[in-house]
Amino acid sequence: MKMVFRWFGHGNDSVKLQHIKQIPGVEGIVWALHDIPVGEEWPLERILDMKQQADRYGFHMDVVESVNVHEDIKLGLPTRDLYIENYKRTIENLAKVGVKVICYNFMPVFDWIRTDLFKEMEDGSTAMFYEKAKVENLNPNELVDEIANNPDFTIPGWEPERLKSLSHLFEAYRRVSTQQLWANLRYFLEQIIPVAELHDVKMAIHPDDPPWPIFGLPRLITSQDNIRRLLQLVESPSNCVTLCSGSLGANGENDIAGMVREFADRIPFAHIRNLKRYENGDFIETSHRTKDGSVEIFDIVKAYHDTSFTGYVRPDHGRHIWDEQCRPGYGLYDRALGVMYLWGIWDSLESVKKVQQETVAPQSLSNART
Ligand code: DNO
Repeated sequence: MKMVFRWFGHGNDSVKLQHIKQIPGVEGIVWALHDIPVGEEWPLERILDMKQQADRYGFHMDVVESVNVHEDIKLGLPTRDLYIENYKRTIENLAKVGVKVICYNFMPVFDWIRTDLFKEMEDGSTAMFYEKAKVENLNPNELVDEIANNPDFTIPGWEPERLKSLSHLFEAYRRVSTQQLWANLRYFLEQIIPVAELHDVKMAIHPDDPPWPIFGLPRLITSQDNIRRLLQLVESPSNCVTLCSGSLGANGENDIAGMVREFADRIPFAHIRNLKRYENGDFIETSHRTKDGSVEIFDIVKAYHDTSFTGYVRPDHGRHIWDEQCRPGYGLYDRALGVMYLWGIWDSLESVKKVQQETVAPQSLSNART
């Protein structure tokens, strides 16, 4: 596995590239041009500028997260073709600097959502928390009002322009059923995957977080069956998934290690993190350690190891520890601990494999002689 680390860019992240450089085994940054409005082409000069910054620290920039998809594409509006053309140009521009994987999502309106970004834990750290009943009881119109009355309202992962047009979007999505959303995703993929394939880029969709419908909006990438369906929409080595253990792990029925084994050749990028699920559907993000949460991180890493995974892996949301002031979920310290936990499992599995190979080899030799 190739270890990478998400970085939001100078002035946009409390974490510095020189700090990331000191985390063992991190080879590249996972990046994006966060200020380019969704739907616009990413200019080559800006991409090259980012490359210069990465080069200074010897990081590759093979993985982009995310090139966001304009709502008109998800809604299937006639204007989608214009945005799809821009998306294709962005793929081409990114390929010019050697980008190999583009992560994106197809969640209507919202990206990931939590009800508390800094919930206090027993040990004094804070972490991101999702209270299911709170989201279920929240009337989207109240949300719209709250945002309208509070110009400073921001939610990580949401571009400001999406927030401004929230009520209009809710209205527009009333006409989009789950089936229609699948059809719109297929249309998008049929257009962009040939371009990605031509440039040897993998388009890796991120699962929906949480993996169930919220505010009455349909959500697609929630389960093993639905990931299979997505991969079958367009049969191409460029139509892939970003397997995120945290997003999928919020639903205890998801067998993530099983997904790793089934979709091995279509997972170029993995997000690995843990969370603790409660019986009422709430969950809180924990350290990456298996024992601290409900997601079997060891089994997942073992599944990657068993399938000889050579893709990119990043630690995902961490807690906020040691008084760090950072973007929610994206501090330096807990994610660095996460990297070391993942390496700990991986390196142990490598050692075991080596010992097994060494002990099996003489036997098979003697078998060959008899
Ligand atoms: C959250 C992230 C997501 C992810 C997008 C991918 O921390 O995992 O915001 O980047 O869903 O498009």
